[in-house]
Amino acid sequence: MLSSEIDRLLKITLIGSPAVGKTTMLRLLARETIDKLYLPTHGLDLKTVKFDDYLLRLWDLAGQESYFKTYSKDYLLGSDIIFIVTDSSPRNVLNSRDLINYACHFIGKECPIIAIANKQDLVKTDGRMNAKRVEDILHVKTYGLTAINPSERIRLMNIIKKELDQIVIRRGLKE
Ligand SMILES: Nc1nc2c(ncn2[C@@H]2O[C@H](COP(=O)(O)OP(=O)(O)OP(=O)(O)O)[C@@H](O)[C@H]2O)c(=O)[nH]1
Ligand SMILES: [Mg+2]
Repeated sequence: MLSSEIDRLLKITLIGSPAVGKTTMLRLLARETIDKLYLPTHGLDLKTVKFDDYLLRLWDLAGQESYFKTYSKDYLLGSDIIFIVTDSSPRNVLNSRDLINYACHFIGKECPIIAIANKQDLVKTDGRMNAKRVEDILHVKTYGLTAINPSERIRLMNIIKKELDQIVIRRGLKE
């Protein structure tokens, strides 16, 4: 790989408890069919998605505690963006707060941590929190998402694009 290509490679890491929707987000970004069947990730799932001149390397880490405790440090290192994915249930949002505190130890000061309040389709039916409430608890920028809905891909890409612009400026690739 050429060094100019490496400059344009970005590492995006998804972390969160089991079944919150990390792999679904990965499939959404990769334009793959979204299967509603839950198949827990074992270890790590990696996908690369092209976006303009950039290659987004997406790291989807299994949520099961045994994996997370063993591997999270190495996976988090070198991330350009970290998504903390929550299923927006009150209990999971509180867990996500601990996860953010933990992740902060392993990432650079400039790496943004962004929360995804996933499963927003269930807010009206089972008491999940909207993105604003999740943000008030987590104190990091939070976006709502329904990852099973393919039409939400554009929103998710726009969230990434906003961060990408900052990363590009930091790396001195433009301006
Ligand atoms: N209703 C609803 N279900 C969702 C949404 N996103 C994901 N799911 C479902 O939640 C379940 C778990 O999704 P996954 O993406 O496999 O979860 P994960 O976070 O990768 O889980 P682990 O691999 O165990 O860490 C699946 O049945 C998905 O179809 C959503 O926005 N709304
Ligand atoms: Mg998974």
